[in-house]
Amino acid sequence: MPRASTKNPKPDPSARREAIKGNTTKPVDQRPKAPAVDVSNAKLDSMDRFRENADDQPLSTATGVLIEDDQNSLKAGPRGPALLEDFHLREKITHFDHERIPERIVHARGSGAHGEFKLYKPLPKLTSAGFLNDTSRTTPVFVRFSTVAGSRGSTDLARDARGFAVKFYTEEGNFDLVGNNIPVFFIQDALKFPDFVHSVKPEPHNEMPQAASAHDTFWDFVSLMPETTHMLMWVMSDRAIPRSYRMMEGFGVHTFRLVNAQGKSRFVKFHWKPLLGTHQVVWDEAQKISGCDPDFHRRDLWDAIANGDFPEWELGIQVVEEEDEDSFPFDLLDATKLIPEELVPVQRIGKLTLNRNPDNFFAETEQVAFHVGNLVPGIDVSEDPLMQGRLFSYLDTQLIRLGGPNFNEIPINQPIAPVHTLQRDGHMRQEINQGRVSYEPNTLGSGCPFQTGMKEGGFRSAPRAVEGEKVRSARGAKFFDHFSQARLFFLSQTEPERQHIVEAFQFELGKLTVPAIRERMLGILNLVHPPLASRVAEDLGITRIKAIKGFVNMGFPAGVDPAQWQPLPTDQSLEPSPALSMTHLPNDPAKTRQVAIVFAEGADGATISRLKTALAKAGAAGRLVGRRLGPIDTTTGPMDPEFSLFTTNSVLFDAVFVVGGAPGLESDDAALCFASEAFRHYKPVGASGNGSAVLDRAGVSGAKPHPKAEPVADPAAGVVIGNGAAAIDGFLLALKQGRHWGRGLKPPVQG
Ligand code: HDE
Repeated sequence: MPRASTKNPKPDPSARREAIKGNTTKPVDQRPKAPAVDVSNAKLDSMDRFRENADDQPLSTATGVLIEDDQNSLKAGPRGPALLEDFHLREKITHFDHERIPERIVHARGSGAHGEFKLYKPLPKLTSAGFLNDTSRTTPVFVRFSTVAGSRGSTDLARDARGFAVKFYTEEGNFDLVGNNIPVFFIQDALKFPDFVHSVKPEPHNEMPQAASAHDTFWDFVSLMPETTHMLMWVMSDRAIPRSYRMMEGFGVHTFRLVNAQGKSRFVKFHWKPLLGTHQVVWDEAQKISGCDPDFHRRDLWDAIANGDFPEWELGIQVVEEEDEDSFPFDLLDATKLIPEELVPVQRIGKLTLNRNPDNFFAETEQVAFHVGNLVPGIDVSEDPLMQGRLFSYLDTQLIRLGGPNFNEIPINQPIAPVHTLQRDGHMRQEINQGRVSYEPNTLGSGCPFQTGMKEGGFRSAPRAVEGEKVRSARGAKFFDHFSQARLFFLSQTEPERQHIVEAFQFELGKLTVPAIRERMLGILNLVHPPLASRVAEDLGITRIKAIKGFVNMGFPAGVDPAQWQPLPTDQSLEPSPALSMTHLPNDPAKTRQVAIVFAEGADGATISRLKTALAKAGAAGRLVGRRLGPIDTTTGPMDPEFSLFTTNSVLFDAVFVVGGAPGLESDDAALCFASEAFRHYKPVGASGNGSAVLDRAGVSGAKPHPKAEPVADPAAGVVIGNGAAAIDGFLLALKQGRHWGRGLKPPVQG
């Protein structure tokens, strides 16, 4: 009987083998079914021929030979020994032995999704890039989000920057925007990247701690490198503990160039603005999520796409004329600085939508190879010394990670643009190049493939006058302003955000075992903003902050005057930039949020149903958390909870509503913990019926503000207790307000 191609996603029914079919029945997936979404684009279509689907197909070897028995190896007699001639055993075990590839040195932990980019209006004045000029195009993309420090299996909720890497499969080739969710970076020169990464990774002698910066080597390094200060403010802020990948901004970080068809070049910074706004979790919550569900962000992204709640971002650009390069108090080529949006507004030029989960994590998310040097005509790099080093590193890293020079032939990396190179051979070559010619110029191939020369279409680097002495121990003068934007960032935060920065420093520095490092860091914070330093010091039990006596970083080479390397004084005159606060983007905190509806036997079924409907109408999801699994009797009949109080946790939800049930729930520890944790994490908490007894016992309804809290503090903010429609309306309102920082459980940080 002919067999269907295993590369065909639609199996040929004629290939069904009745003997095999029916051996097992497919189990039923109990999760609610998402609406079927038919997504197709040029990239996804091009990958179809690589997709394998084993539905109704017999098992075979890698060479297509059917396997009769996959339970037993070939042996000399029933008790062995195994025979070397068992090619199936050897092939299976050998392939298994080679399943792992080196994980990424940084950004090892990540999650990806397919999507598309649509342009709002053509930008011919700025760039010749095709996908930025043709609004009729749908440009396929693959996006990979990641943490930086942890290994592949580490928690999503580490305090860390997040990678935001976008591969645009444009008609003119792949353009990779390999950015982060923070607009600046730790260091200015690529030469220091290995040192920085070594310092933040688990310490080499005992490989601890995993996916955490709260340890001596990290703070030792950064406290000696004042250029890290601005980025430190960001990673100690709520940006480093996002609620979801879907709720983060993204930034290209470096200054790039846009080049138009006339060859005119301008500086540009790229931004991604999430349409759901930017949202965070709190640190206590992050740590608990790391235990309850280390895949929290991965699951959130996957579920949102599977449910048809497609994450969306607008692509923004800040454009600076070349002539204006020197008009800023900072250097555009310095990746530790940003251009405040109030100075150069962000123009939104198009929309990115993620609408399809990968079929296979390894084939797509793990094997995707981003490279800062994947540029298309109309987009170019700048001389930023950090970026220049990246141009080398990304290609180099793929060679070891993916095993050879043909990694662009892996389906996820293949461009949709035609490829005709003169590159040949190498490990795992897929392409079968025809003809005699693998050089250029040639006549034997009629000169093909030919360079485009000055005709349209070829990549041309933006002309830029470059001259100067070959120097190592020198940087642009403005590079030494390390603290002004750090201060600007802090002063641009709202009060709760400042509070969180203080607490993050207290936590991280409090974990150090070498007090001198802690003290040096406080000295730096004092240069940024003294009230911040003293608030951090308070909790660390440090009463006197020692002034920094000159920086000893970089082990100055002989002949370099250390005085030249001292930071410039902090500019006290910079006005706060509201765009630096996470609150600046418009958003609806109810949309796509997960609300736990806690109930037990005898609960008011009508309230549960009404609450679920009201939440769905607001774009949120009511998820039933029962006292146990299995159907639970309510006043309107049995209801089947998705989770029990035992299998899930308050920290995994955005809000909690306790419908209650038969007496007894108020003495259930898990129910009390659900309510009190949600309250401590500033989330909306609601109760109806005897659910209010749970809130009483959990101390939620009678909570008192901190003795030193601001007078406006309201511990009852976002706590809704009542019955019927009023309670549901009140709870929805509380949900739409996001976190209720006004509970004011902490004293304010003076600015
Ligand atoms: Fe990366 N970076 N990086 N980086 N980076 C890598 O490339 C590197 C930097 C970023 O999802 C590696 O394929 C150097 C800044 C993201 O696959 C490696 C320097 C920014 C990702 C590498 C930097 C980033 C990486 C590891 C200093 C924000 C994950 C595996 C000069 C703009 C991409 C790999 C993905 C990954 C080198 C600094 C973002 C080792 C040398 C700044 C999002 O090549």
